[in-house]
Formats: sequence, structure tokens, C-alpha cells
Amino acid sequence: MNTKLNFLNVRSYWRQSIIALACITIVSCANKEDKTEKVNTADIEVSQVMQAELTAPPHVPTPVGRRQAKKLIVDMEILEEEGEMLNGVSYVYWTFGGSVPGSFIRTRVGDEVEFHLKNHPDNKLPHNIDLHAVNGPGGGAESSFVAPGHEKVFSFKVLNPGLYVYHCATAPVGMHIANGMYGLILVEPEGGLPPVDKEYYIMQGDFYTKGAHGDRGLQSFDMQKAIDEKPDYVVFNGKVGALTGDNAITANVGETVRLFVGNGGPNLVSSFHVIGEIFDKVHVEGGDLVNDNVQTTLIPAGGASIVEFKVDVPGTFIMVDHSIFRAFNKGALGMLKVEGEEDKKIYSGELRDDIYLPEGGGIQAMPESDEVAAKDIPAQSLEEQLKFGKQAYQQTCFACHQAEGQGIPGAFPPLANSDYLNADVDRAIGVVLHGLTGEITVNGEKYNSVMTRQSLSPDEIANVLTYVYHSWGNSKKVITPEMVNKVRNQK
Ligand code: HEC
Ligand SMILES: [Cu+2]
Repeated sequence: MNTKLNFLNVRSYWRQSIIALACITIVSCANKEDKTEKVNTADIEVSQVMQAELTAPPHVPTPVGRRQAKKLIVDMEILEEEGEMLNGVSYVYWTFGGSVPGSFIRTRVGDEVEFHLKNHPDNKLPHNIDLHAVNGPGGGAESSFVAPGHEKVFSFKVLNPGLYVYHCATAPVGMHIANGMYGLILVEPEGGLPPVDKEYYIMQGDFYTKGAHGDRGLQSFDMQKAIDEKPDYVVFNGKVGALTGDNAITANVGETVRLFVGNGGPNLVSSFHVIGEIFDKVHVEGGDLVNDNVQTTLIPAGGASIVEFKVDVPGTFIMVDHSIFRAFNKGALGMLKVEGEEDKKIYSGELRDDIYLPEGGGIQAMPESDEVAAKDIPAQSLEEQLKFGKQAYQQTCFACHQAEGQGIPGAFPPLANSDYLNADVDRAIGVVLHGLTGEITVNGEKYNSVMTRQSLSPDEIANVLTYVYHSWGNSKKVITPEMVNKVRNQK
């Protein structure tokens, strides 16, 4: 780093020293070297021809490792296909390669990509592709405009390492993107990214339907809602539940996970966060700048981010857009399931549940026998139970099970008309007392998720369940605090 010292020793203008300082603190002058590298990547020679491996989300192709730059053939087929946005809700997606987001393309700097864009003869519209990794007019859009039943071929050399979005740029551009026409292309540096244990591909998108969220049947695109930026769905990987339950991504304790996260938009910016994890590294905006120890990273519409973290303890880690109504009410929620040994040093789990009595009572242990707990609870009328139960429902259960108990298909089971709920009262009490995990079937649909233990008192549980049982076509059972205590004291 001689250059750095010389640079500092030179008597220079005030302005220059500020630039030098910024340079040292932020990137240790790496910036300067990158600039030279950028120029060089255009001169990298390619040797052989190779067919690019393309993958559907959440999978990514094999890392480039130490391979030389090549002529890389990318065969991408555009398909307009009906798919499921949510159980019972379908949508006609326009896709690159049959998935939303489109096929993941993995390259290294210096590769010469020969891109074959095919528009399936059954499609109705012309399309094209704008790859943000391209240095050239329209990112390839101008050369790739292709009518149904045709194939366009164009080529480009990847010069800048990073993670880039690609998308359709055919008018009306917003509509093509809103229908799912986006994906990611990764350009690895010479020698590849450092190896990790698990890599996944996730991309957020906002969708605008004629009907409201959850309205059944085939939904068409709503231009006005898109212009107003009022999406009915905000999702990861094209649909609600693409990454939950059986579709969750997985890792083992001790492994390092790398997520290639993109945001197709068309409108919203994502505040990407994994509940219960901290990103050890974030390649900010998918570029060279690496930030350490990040809780939430901002991913612009038409931008991307590479996040990496080591998973230390087992559990289900929920990935969200932390603009949180999008997560719990519009679908931007995914799951990473981590298996392995617990590490009590890193996370203890619940150690004790004590009763806290502020008025001189201090702290005492939770009663274990029914005698103590059943005492002193004033009897309530059904009307009172329903009133307080509704309040409790709106404070706790509502976020997941939704206002009308309808749940979120694939993520949160319905409480409305729930056969699971109505079949067994003690079991339902147990669910609220202890939480629930593992596969269950509710009204014929499978759920395999986690409901955390709700910290409610016995009479709050009695009230909330009485309210639920008296709403939305359920069996109108009355739950008393005594019944809750009986279940609680069963070991
Ligand atoms: C953080 C989200 C969340 C909250 C809050 C929540 N639940 Fe759940 N609940 C779930 C999930 C997820 C399941 C399914 C768990 C599984 O797959 O094993 C579930 C399952 C259930 C079931 C059994 C399945 C069914 O549909 O009948 C009942 C009953 C239930 N919850 C009641 C409640 C009540 C009452 C509250 C409020 C006191 C509540 N839940 C709060 C997420 C939540
Ligand atoms: Cu298009």
C-alpha cells in the first residue's frame, strides 16, 4: 500500500485530504484498485464454450470456483403461464424460464454471454430482456425484443462483479415486471466468491389484482392499483408461501448461509430482515462494499443484495420485508429451518415463567397446582368473555390468523370454521398455552409451521378461545379459566 502513503504525504488541497480520508475509512483505497480491475476485465480472454446451468428459485447454479472465463450459452424461454398466488387464487404469470423470479444465471467476470431469448409460440405478447449486468444500450433490451414463436440471440461480456437484476422492458414496462418478469444474474469475481455451506435465491415482488387479497379465482392485473402503488400481494418468489412450511429453505447449525436476494418491484423497496439472525456480511446493493453485522438491509426495486450469516442455533427463522404489514398481511414472509444441537450459551430458550407483582409482591414462581390458580378469578358473563376475548384476539392472534379468522394459506391456518379447532377443546387450549409446531391438517390443508407460545393468563385464554369459538361458524363452546388450568396442569 505504498501508493496510499505517498498519496497522504503529498501536500494537497483540503478537499483532496477529505477524499483520501473517506477512501481509507470506507474502503481502504480498494476503490482505486477496482477501477483498474474494471478496465482489465474487458481484456480477459475466453477459452471454451459452455452451456450455462440455469436454476429455478430458491436454488442457484454451481459456483464458478476457479474456472477460466468462457463463452457461456444462456438458453432462456419466456412462458406465459397460469400459476397459484395463494391457495384458491390464480394469476397469469409472465416468466423467464417458467418461474418467478426467472432462472438464476451464474457467471464470472470476463465471461462472454451468448444469450438466446425464446418467446414460446403459445405466448400472446412480445417481450425482451434488460440485464443490469450488461454494459450496452437498454441492457440488451433493444437487441432482444422478440415476438411469440421467435428466438433472438445477442451477446455481451460481463465486466463488473456483483449481483444484478434482469427484467423485461417491453411497454408497458411496469406491467411486464408486475406480472413476474424479473430475475437475478450473478457475476462472480476472478476465483469466485468464498465458498459457503448453503446458497439460496430469493426475490421479492409486489402484485396488483382486480380482487382484494384472498379473493378467490383467477385474478387479473389491476393497472390502477399498480399506478397507485397499492399492492394486494407482496411476496417472495412469486407467491404467498413459496418459502414457508414444506417449501422452507434449510440449513444445519454451524453452517454459513448465503442468500442472493433481489427485488423485482415493480414499486416497493424491501427492508429485508431475518427474524432471530444478524447478517454477518452484506454485500450492499449487490456490489463490492461489504458491511458487517447488519439487522435489516434495504433492497431497492430493481436492486439486489448478498447477505451471509452463520446459523448458531436450531429453529425456524422467519424472513420478512420489515415493512411488516407486507409480511403478515400481504405475504412477504419466508422461512429458514435450521436443524442441529441447541447451544444454551447462545440462546437459552425460556428459563422460567415467573409472576411479576409490582406492589411489594416481588417475584414468585408460577403456580404448579390447580388449587392456587383456580382461586380468585371473578366469574364473567358470556357477554364479558366475548368482549374481552375480542380485544385479546385483536391484540395477539389477529396478526397471524387474520381479522376474520381466515388465516393465510400456506402460512397460518384458519380459525374460522376450523375442523381442527372444533374437534378438541383441550387440544385448542393446549395450542394457545404451549404453542404448536409440526404438521397439522386444518380443513383439508396441511400446515407445517410454528405458532409461538402466547403469554396470556388463564382467563385471557378462556376469553379469547370463547370469542373464537363463538365467531365465524365455529361450535360456540364456552371455555372457562378452570378448563385452561386443567390443561395447564396436565403434564
Ligand atoms: C405469530 C403467528 C401466530 C399467532 C400470533 C397466533 N397463532 Fe395460532 N397458529 C399459528 C400457526 C403458524 C399455527 C399452525 C402451527 C403448525 O403448523 O403446527 C397456528 C395454529 C393454531 C391453532 C390450531 C389450528 C387451527 O387453525 O385451528 C389454533 C386453535 C390457534 N392457532 C389459535 C390461536 C389463538 C387463539 C391465538 C391468539 C391467542 C393465536 N393462535 C395466535 C400462528 C399464530
Ligand atoms: Cu415482457
